[in-house]
Parts: sequence; structure tokens; C-alpha cells
Amino acid sequence: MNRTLLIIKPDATERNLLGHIIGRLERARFKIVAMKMVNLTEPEARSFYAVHEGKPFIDSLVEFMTSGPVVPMVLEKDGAVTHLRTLVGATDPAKADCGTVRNEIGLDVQKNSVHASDSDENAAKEIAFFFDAV
Ligand code: 3AN
Repeated sequence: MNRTLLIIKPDATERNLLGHIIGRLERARFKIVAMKMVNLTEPEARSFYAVHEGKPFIDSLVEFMTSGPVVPMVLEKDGAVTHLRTLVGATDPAKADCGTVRNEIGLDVQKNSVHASDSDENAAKEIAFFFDAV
């Protein structure tokens, strides 16, 4: 079994879409092995998105990610990282494939409802960022 990290972002918690997203994950046969609701501080959001430091959208991204509660969760499935990225869709909801979570409920390239780790290596780091050994 492989693991990955998904975060339900503030635009989705605000619109009461937790149940909808979790339902989609469960129907896609992901096992939720850890989950919590947290309010990120600015330093925490900056640290999580350190790879984007210096990009024009980083301040706005940090402001968005600290604007309300987020729900990080650890998901387990064979090929978890690839399967979750497929289910989540492209960064821009307007360009994401039909039927993907972002195409269905994402608002724009920033408020795109969910984050999904992009590699096994980053999944391990991102899981450790939010959770003690799970
Ligand atoms: P993904 O989440 O699809 O892997 P990344 O890692 O390139 O995309 O971007 C991380 C986050 O930064 C995105 N989920 C989105 O919220 C935000 N973001 C990316 N590109 C832009 C952009 N051009 N303008 C505003 N926000 C962006």
C-alpha cells in the first residue's frame, strides 16, 4: 500500500463540501488513515509551500490557505499518489478533466478546493508536516 496527502482547502470547507469530497475519496477506494481540521498560521502555510517562495502568487496563496480551516488527511491505496492526482485533476479547474474534483467544485487556479502530493517523496514529507507517525 502507498500513502499520499490530501488537503481540503478553505474554499471547500467554507462551502460545506467536506462530506462531498470525502465521499468521492471513499468511492474511489482510498482508505483514510488519518485526518484532522486545522487553522494554519502564516509561517506554517509558508513552510508548507516553501517550494513556491518567490513566485508571484505566493503571498496570495498563503493568505488564502490561512483564511479558514483546512482538512489534511493521509490516504492509502496502491498507487496512491498517481491515482489521487488523477482524481483531483489539473491545477486550473477550468482546464481539469471532466469528472475530476477540481473541475467539479474548484473555483479558480488558487481556490481549487484540494491539494494532492505530487510524488512519493513529497507525500512522505507532507504527511510528516501534518501528522506524527501514523
Ligand atoms: P498543484 O496543487 O496542482 O500541484 P502547484 O503545486 O503548482 O499545483 O501549486 C500549488 C498551489 O498554488 C495550487 N494548488 C494553487 O492553489 C496555487 N497556485 C498555483 N499556480 C497558481 C497561480 N498561477 N495563481 C494562483 N495560485 C496558484
